[in-house]
This record gives sequence, structure tokens and C-alpha cells, in this order.
Amino acid sequence: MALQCGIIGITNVGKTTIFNCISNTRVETSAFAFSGTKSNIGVVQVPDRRLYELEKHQVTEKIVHTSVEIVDIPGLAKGSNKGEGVGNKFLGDIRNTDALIHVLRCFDDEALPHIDGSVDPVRDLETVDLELQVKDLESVEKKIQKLEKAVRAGDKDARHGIEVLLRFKEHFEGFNNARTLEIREDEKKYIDDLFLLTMKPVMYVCNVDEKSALSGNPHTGRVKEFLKGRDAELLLIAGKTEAEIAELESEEDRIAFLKDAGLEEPGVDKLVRAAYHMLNLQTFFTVGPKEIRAWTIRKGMTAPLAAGVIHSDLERGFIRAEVMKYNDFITLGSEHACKEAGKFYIEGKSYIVEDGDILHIRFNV
Ligand SMILES: Nc1nc2c(ncn2[C@@H]2O[C@H](COP(=O)(O)OP(=O)(O)OP(=O)(O)O)[C@@H](O)[C@H]2O)c(=O)[nH]1
Ligand SMILES: [Mg+2]
Repeated sequence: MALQCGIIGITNVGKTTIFNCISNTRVETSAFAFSGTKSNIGVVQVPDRRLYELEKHQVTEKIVHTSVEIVDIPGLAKGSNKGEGVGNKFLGDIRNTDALIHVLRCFDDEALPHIDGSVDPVRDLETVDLELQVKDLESVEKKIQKLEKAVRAGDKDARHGIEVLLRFKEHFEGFNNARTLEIREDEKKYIDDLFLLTMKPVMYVCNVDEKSALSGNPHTGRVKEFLKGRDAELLLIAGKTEAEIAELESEEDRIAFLKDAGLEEPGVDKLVRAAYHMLNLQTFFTVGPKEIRAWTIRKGMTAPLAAGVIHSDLERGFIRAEVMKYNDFITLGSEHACKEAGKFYIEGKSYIVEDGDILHIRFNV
């Protein structure tokens, strides 16, 4: 299940710098605008402290984290939708993602001029939004034309589709994002196939200088003010500092460095977790002497589907799932104790897996 989160933003705001902190791939960053010529894909571990808690009750050979795919997309600029900067190609890369991390430059640095002349994250946010809205407007207009043909050919349902699409058209023309237009569940089918860029869930990351990592600065204050009332998460990350931390070889050095900066954990860890939630993902565990492992599923998945994430045989030959809840296991300390306490559940095919479930799949192929 390859779900992707895309890092977007204006050129030179620190996207690749942040990407390098969270993935093991090292991509060159540069002070030149549009230096990125392709999107970088990284498989990123989702940090989960629960794995280490589980290890306290089960001796194991290794711990395996679950992961999520993050794509670093080269910078957008005014006119990207018309091919300015690195242009159109990257708008296509954005279309393939499932959620967006929008990076905003909130640091001053005279050595690094901004492509639009000054540091202004709210203007940048609106510039990028506009590029995406224009692209979405195009998609919607194309589909309207297609449906108009269908109506002429006698397709009655197409008329309703056009009506829905016109609402989106008007919405974009008013400089709004698709995600803020309320539509009914049964109307979604008319736009689902368009993969609208501004429909994707988004979170914002203010890239700040080291001393603003905890409480922000006037730039981040303005972003916060702008996002008030919108349903969007906002994180502060000191990109350059975190890049230096990520460079350090030893864990001890990293912890000492973080402490100096007043941070409990790298901001990028928070970022990865937030991306994971934004993608509507959750975790179940398998616990044994060979490995303790976290697995990713979408919210609402049944036990056989979750079993299929481990291996297709487990889904095909699914018999039942033996389930313990993370909290019960940690409190009671063992499978045996969970059984004694009636906290060991046998579940069938229709069981919906919950975050933190410890699963053992019985199967037969
Ligand atoms: N002072 C300062 N410089 C930073 C920070 N983050 C990134 N930079 C610098 O900004 C420049 C651009 O960083 P990149 O990470 O390459 O920017 P990008 O957003 O990936 O740029 P494009 O790929 O062109 O869109 C580099 O010279 C970085 O060293 C920061 O937090 N503070
Ligand atoms: Mg880059």
C-alpha cells in the first residue's frame, strides 16, 4: 500500500533540506532557485515509541518500524501552471500524492534572496495555492466539456455531474481550494476521478531559524493568523538545524544537540507522524521472538485486509485473528496474563482493526 505524501512549496524554501532529514537518501540542496530537476522519493520510518514499550515484555531479535513514502517535489513559482520555473511536470507529481506538506520560508537570510524579493510566507502560500487552483480549474472545465457531450448523447446523470462541477468551477474562480467546498457523499463520484490538487489534505511547515524553533517568530505568527479557522495543522521546523542534527553520527550527540536547541525530539519526527495521520493511516503490531513490528493500514480496514498487508496468503487463507489491545498487553505484561484477564479476543472476518491492536493471524492455504 504505497501512500505518498508530497512536500511542496515555492523554490528555495528548504523542502529538500527537510526531506533529507527524514529520509536516508541524501539529495543535494542548493541556494539556486529551481536547482531541483526531479522529484525525490524517500521511504521514511514512522517513529513509534510503543515498539520499545512492547520490547520490555517480549524478548525479540529485532524491531521493525513501519514506513511511509515522502516525495520531495521541486519548487513552484508564479506561473508554474503555464510552465514557468520547472513548471507543469511537477504539478503532475503532486497529482500522484495522497496528501501534502506545504513548506513555507519563515527564516531571514540575506545571503539567500527570495525569488519574489522578500520573505513573506503568507504571500508564498497564496502563490502556491493559486497555481494549484488554476490547474484544478482546468481539470474541472475539461470534464464539464466531456459531460456536455454526454448530455447531448442522452445521458441524464451527466446533467447532475455538470451541476456539481460548476459549483467547483465557481469555487476556484473565487480563489478557494476544493477541500473547502461542501458536497454530498453521492456527489463525490463526479470529481473523484480528477484527483484535484487542492482536494488533498494539507499541513503547513514553517521552516524557521534555530532560535524560533520553539515559539516562532513574526513570520510564523502571520501564517498562524492566516490559517485561523482553517482545519490545517501547522508545525515549526528549524530545517537547517535539523539537517545538522541528522548529520551527526552518534545518537548521544544528536540527543545533546536537541537538548541545546530546547527540543525533546527532532521536529521532523513530529512531521512524519503528522503526515501519517493526515493520510488516515494507523498501526497494528505483530509481537514475537523473531521481531516486533509495526504495520500500516488504512482506518476502517477489516482483519483479513490487515492480514493481507503482512502477506497475501494470510488474507487468502484467513481463518481468524487473535487480538490483544496494546494498553492491555502493556499493563498486564504478557499474552498469558491477557488470556487470564479475558483480554484476549478471537475475531472473525468482519472485525475492524483498531490502532494499537496486537494481531496474530490464523490462516490456512
Ligand atoms: N538560513 C537558512 N537557510 C536554509 C534553511 N533551510 C534551507 N536553507 C537553505 O536554503 C537553500 C535552499 O534549500 P533547499 O532545501 O534546496 O530548497 P528547496 O525548497 O528544496 O528548493 P527547490 O528544490 O529549488 O524548490 C539552501 O542553500 C539551504 O541551505 C534554514 O532553515 N535557514
Ligand atoms: Mg529541492
